[in-house]
Amino acid sequence: MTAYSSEQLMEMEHTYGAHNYHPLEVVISKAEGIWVEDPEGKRYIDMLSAYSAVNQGHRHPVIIKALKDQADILTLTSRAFFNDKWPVFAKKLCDLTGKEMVLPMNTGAEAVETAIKTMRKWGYMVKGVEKEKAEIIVFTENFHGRTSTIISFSTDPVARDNYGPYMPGFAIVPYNDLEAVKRAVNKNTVGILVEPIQGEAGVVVPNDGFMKGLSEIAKNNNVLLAADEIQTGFARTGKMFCFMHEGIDPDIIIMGKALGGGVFPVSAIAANKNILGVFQPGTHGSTFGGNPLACAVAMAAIDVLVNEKLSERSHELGNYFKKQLEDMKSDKIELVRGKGLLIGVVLKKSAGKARIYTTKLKEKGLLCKETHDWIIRFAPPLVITKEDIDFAMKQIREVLA
Ligand code: IF1
Repeated sequence: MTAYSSEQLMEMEHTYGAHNYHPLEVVISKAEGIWVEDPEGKRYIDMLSAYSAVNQGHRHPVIIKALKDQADILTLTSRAFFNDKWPVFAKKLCDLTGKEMVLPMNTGAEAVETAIKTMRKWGYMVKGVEKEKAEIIVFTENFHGRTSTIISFSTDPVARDNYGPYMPGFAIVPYNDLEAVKRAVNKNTVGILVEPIQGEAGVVVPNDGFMKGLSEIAKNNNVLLAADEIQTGFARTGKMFCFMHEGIDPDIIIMGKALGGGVFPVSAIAANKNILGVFQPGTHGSTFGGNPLACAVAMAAIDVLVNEKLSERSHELGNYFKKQLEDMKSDKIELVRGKGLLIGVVLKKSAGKARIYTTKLKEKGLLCKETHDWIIRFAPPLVITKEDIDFAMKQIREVLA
């Protein structure tokens, strides 16, 4: 037992922590696999996986062993010196992504920033765009992180308001609209930054062919396509990366979240040498990026995804879960969408706010998060079993059917 009760901890956070979140009223003090536990010993199934950062399940033994073993040997060197883990991890991530080079950072937002800097630098150094004129195409309802540059091209007032002046150089076009992308491309366009499925927008799955269309537009116009796989990557949607559903090869792959195996932040971008080769010593970096502890954890995180075939599992169990949600008779559900184990249940406006249902589901032992006011997101760790899903469905039926 922890020293404080859930009640006391929530009160303390409210008093001493900035109010930049509105968490569900549950305190987690322990976890294993798909299960989390509060200080009073009540157990819940985690249906959010820390926004897909815990795809491998909480405290996966292989990942925790890698963490502990590495902690006993070497943790941080900075990139001022070589270390014996980063080169090995770099090669492993190249093998996994099929790219020639990777650049390591820590958080997802830093990896997105790195992709933006890469596309701009490539634009000036390789494509020959006039200085200060580079443009990147992004999409309505995007979510790529919280830095001042990234929120500059957010269309969500909650994420953006009162943070100006804003970074110029981004053209915002409607998601899922290839014609609008074609119209937005001009001689200064250096890249297209896209989520293969929009998570924060409410698990918005684009039409089949959207990513393929973007890939073609990018190729035809000498523009780089950067896929933000921070949330959709690492087996979440039933493939190692979500863009693989369309058989394309984006120029830049942006990774984060589950690359850290549910332990701590590890992010990176992968691309070929003609693109990542634009960086020379001193032009970009991070104190913690590529640290040996992170590399050891990330290598184990990848091993678990591959060895436990979590892509296949996500595909099969995602279909199983989604079908049951779709077949459920409910006057509250408008539609169910998603791929693999990234599922959004869109509620009818008449059903009231999603928060009512996430609160009820919590009482029944399922932790999920609403996105906007009317969408419930289900994204359990990929190590979930069919039996666990049956149990979860029973609770969901009691609340939503
Ligand atoms: C929050 C959502 C998830 C992301 C994509 C980059 C990042 C994220 C596609 C930045 C981060 C998070 C962060 C978290 C909420 C959240 C989220 F609801 F906003 F959409 F996951 F579903 N690209 N997503 O989804 O990565 O810097 O956070 O490591 O900010 O409250 P980060």
